[in-house]
Amino acid sequence: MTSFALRPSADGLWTGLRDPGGAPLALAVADGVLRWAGAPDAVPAAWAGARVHDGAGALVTPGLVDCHTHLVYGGQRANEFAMRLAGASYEEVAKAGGGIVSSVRATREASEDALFASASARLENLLAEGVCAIEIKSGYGLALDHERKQLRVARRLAQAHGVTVRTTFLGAHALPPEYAGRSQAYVDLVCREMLPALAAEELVDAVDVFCERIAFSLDETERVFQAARALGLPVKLHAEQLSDMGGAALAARYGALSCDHVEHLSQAGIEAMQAAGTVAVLLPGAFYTLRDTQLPPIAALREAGVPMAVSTDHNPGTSPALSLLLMVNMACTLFRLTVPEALDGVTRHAARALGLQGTHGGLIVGQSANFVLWDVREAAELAYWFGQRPVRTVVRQGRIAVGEGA
Ligand code: DI6
Ligand code: FE
Repeated sequence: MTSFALRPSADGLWTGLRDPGGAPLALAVADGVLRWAGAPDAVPAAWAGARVHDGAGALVTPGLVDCHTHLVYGGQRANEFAMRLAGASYEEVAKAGGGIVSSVRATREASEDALFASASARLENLLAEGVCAIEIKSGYGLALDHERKQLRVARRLAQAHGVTVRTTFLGAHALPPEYAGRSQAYVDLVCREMLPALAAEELVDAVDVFCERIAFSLDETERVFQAARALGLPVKLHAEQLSDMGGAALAARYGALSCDHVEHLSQAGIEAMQAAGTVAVLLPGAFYTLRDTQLPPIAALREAGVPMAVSTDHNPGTSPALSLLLMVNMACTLFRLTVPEALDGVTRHAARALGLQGTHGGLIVGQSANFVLWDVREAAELAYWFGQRPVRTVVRQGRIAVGEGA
């Protein structure tokens, strides 16, 4: 891998572009920052001598944002996938040593360098498709040292690949085996030791909980949220994926950035999210892998004006997906999002789900240059094709990361 710092600069005038609506567009970049965007015949005279990058008719969008991933873990769980195909139940898989705890075991056994190498390889897939910012959760360590190891890897990935990474502490993902039957004691550990220590090391940008019958209760979730609030950290929630626990309304009371999954979200939950400005993050990869049939309440979310983001939920158990564009396709096909909704879902609304709306997810003058040139005639093609990668050029953090001279 070439060091990201050696990638060519994107400074200059980008011409021959079309915006997602098809209108001609030019962009001007200097010192890695987007300085101007507008019609090609309105380029300010100051840019007359600038280096020209010819977009040759490419469609341009903001850099993509993958706002919910569990990218850093040891091992993989293809065997479980095969067991489930052969008819094994969730309990049988768990009894055979599978499920989240099998990833916890493999993550604990892996060195930081090994986790970095495997997560790097996965990240490359997402970056090649135009991802410029990504959220990475902990939650496969479930002990201070191992959660730290995961979060340190997430920070290293940001440096090594020149990509914006937001880290999320998900210590309350599952009960580790050594705390079986003692969930209160584990939540104490999460709130009193793990979270304060990791926050002090600046490894935590947000805090998440898996609030579900098979994971943590509403009360336990609230305790973690209180600990986050005491440290001034924003919260998010794995909410109403398998049942309606009332998690979304709780999260909204804590001003959550997002509630994610939300297949079983109630009208009361929707209204609470709307009032709090909380984003609904839709995860069609998990819906698909679990062969779920309960659709998230898309029409009601749309009606209420709750912003909808779309993400991979990349994880080794329920969504081994490494294509955000495939999630765009699935969000349209399975969830019936419109193409503009799905594209907003992986750009501006995804940025908002990470608190990055001021810096990512749009072609915003004054921000670091993050954009993608696509080899397509119309925006709908980004949702329509699947299994191909119509990327021509990716400009990430002001450098040409993919394409032209990269
Ligand atoms: N939601 C899920 O579906 C999973 N985690 C989560 O928070 C499953 C993760 C796994 O099986 O490893
Ligand atoms: Fe998840």
